[in-house]
Formats: sequence, structure tokens, C-alpha cells
Amino acid sequence: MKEIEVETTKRIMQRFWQDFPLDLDVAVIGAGPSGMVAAKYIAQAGKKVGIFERDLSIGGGIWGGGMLFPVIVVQDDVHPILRDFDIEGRAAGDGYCTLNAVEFATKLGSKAIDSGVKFLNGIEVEDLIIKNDRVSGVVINWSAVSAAKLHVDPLGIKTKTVIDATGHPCEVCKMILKRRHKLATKSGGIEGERAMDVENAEKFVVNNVKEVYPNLWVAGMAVSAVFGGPRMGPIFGGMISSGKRAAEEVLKRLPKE
Ligand code: 48F
Repeated sequence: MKEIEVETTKRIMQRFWQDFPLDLDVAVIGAGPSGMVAAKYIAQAGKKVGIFERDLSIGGGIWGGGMLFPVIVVQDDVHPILRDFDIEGRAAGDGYCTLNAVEFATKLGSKAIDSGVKFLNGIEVEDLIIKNDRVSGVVINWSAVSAAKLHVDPLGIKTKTVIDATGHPCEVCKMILKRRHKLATKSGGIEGERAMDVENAEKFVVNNVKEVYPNLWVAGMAVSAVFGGPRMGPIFGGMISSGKRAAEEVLKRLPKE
């Protein structure tokens, strides 16, 4: 007779291992709005995509809306993206609409899953694998290990491309500098975010989606931090447009099957 306790353990281990990617086309770091949008469009094109998220929950900066009011504002021109994720915006008729933060976070996640994205939550990217001056993988560990300050060696995953969607801290780009390489920015380093200026910030995060180091792209708020754009607050049209642009650019560069 099967013992349910052991069966549960076995099934969790087996299923986790079945789904766990050792070799990705694209590793997206950060399951905020820009990362989830980028991941969905790339997976939809048939590529193998994993999102590594340090927290147990997806959504990044979405949940808190503006100052904990769980409402998000987007511009009307992102309706095509909202439709791809089945998200209902409430239009005001003046170029802007509001979204429920919970609906926004959960539908970005569920539609990305439906497109084939593997979410690897509770896992932190702590370093990069760099060979011949190109990123060729990510170094991962359980977030619980760093939270508990345990000395545990990480594991490595192979990937053709990495997207830094870690938001304001632009953590993946900082890893390039930590390993004494330069970024494709004016100074070769992180330019740092400027003061809030919503209109310019929204354009900046879309227009500056770039490959900042061979095989490393930046999307979302990390774009502003790395290239010196303004901050913006809880208006998210730029975030999802930046994710979509990152997907389009990365897809142009990935080998065709
Ligand atoms: O911050 P976040 O939501 O990034 P985003 O897509 O969106 C920014 C907006 O939320 C908001 C804004 C818009 O107006 O200003 O801030 O640019 O999501 C980033 C995610 O990355 C995770 C982090 O937990 C968060 O969920 N993250 C950060 N560093 C790592 C990481 C890491 N080293 N490994 C794994 N996950």
C-alpha cells in the first residue's frame, strides 16, 4: 500500500525536477510587470523561458499600487498588451485607465504560464556565468539561504540570454560590474535614476531597452537605473511596453529554429 506522506514527497520532488530547466533560451530575472510581459511574448514565440523570482510571490511592485492603494494607472495606448493578458482596464476617456492591482499581477502571471513560461519562485540569481566576455548562464540559490545568511554553494543554469527585470536595484547589471566587466552605458557603470518625471520616464524605459553586455538585456525600471532615466511612480504603461520591446529585441537576436 502506498503511504501518502512519502508519495507526496516523491511527487513534489519528481514534478519539480521535471519542470526545472537546466538550459534556457531566455532567463528573465524578476517577476515584476516588465519581466512577466517580456517572458510571455518570448515563450509565445516558442522559446524556452524561465523567470527567477526571489520572493515567493510574483508581481514585484504591482501589489502596493500607489502608496498601498491597490490601483494601477496605465495609458490607453497599452490596451493591445492588456488584451493579450485578458486584463480589464477602466477607461476614463482622457487617455488613461485604471487597473485593479491584484487582477494585473495575477493575470500577467497566469497568461505567462499559459504561454509556457516556467516560474522559479523563491530562487535568487546571485551571480552570472560569463565566458569569453559573454553571459552564458545564471548562478542561483534559494532566497531562504541568503535570508538565513547560510554558507551554501549555489548552482548554475545555462541560458542564451538574460533579461535584467529586477526593477530599481538593477541587480544583474551590478553583477557585471562586480566581476570587473563594463556595461554599454556612457560611464561603463550604472548611471543611476534621476528625479521623478513621469512623461519622460515612460518613454525612456521603452526607448532604452538595450543589450547592456553581450547576452544581457535590461527591461522595466532597471532601464532607468542603468541608463540614467527618471523615476515614475505607479503608472505602468511604460513597464509593460518596455517588457514587450525587450521580447521583440531578444527574439530578433535568438537563433531561428
Ligand atoms: O520592481 P519590479 O516590479 O520591476 P519592474 O518590472 O517594475 C517596476 C514597478 O513595479 C515599479 C515602478 C513602475 O512605475 O516604478 O517599481 O521594473 O520587480 C522586480 C522583481 O525582481 C525581483 C524582485 O523580488 C521583484 O519581484 N528580484 C530582484 N532581484 C532579484 C530578483 C534577484 N537577484 N533574483 C531574483 N529576483
